[in-house]
Amino acid sequence: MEPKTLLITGFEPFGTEDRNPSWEAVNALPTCIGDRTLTKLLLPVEFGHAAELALQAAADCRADAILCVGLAAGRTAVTPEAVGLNVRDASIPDNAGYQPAGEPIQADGPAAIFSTLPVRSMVEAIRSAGIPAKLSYTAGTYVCNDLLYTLLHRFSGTPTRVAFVHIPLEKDLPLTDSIAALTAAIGSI
Ligand code: PCA
Repeated sequence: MEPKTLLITGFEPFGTEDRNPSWEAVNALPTCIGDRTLTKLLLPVEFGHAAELALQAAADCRADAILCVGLAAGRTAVTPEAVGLNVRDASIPDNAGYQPAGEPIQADGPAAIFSTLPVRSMVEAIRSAGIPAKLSYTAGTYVCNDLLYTLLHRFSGTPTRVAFVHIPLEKDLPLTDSIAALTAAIGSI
């Protein structure tokens, strides 16, 4: 069954950035794309807390699918993430001041969990919209990966599907392109 109710999340600014295009792009999306209704959620860049808020929102809106969006500074293409890793390893503190060094996210969880939305189709759809896209096999080990892994773990074995898309800084990809990329990605799932 195709997802009808999609929870889509973006992040607050973090580190040295005073803006985060992930939320700006998510917030600019329409509330319906095709037959999908979008529920948008702004998340704090905090280990654990971001995932808790997303889980609560997914329950509240009875999401069939969850697409999380984050900033990957340094990347120049839109990168759907193929996998979440069971590790927290931060080179800078999160926005609550927490800086884990090589901890598991779930003590009894598998080392890695593959995304359950069709990330390859997303890459093709984004490229077809004329925007650079590439499948990524690492969402890092910071809060974005924490969110992706936690949602994949929680919804493992359920019909609720989960994926994550990293977008570049605005200096490397205009916000309008990131918005178009997300629109194309959503249309492909
Ligand atoms: N990017 C960070 C966390 C928040 C965001 O937008 C990351 O890639 O982990």
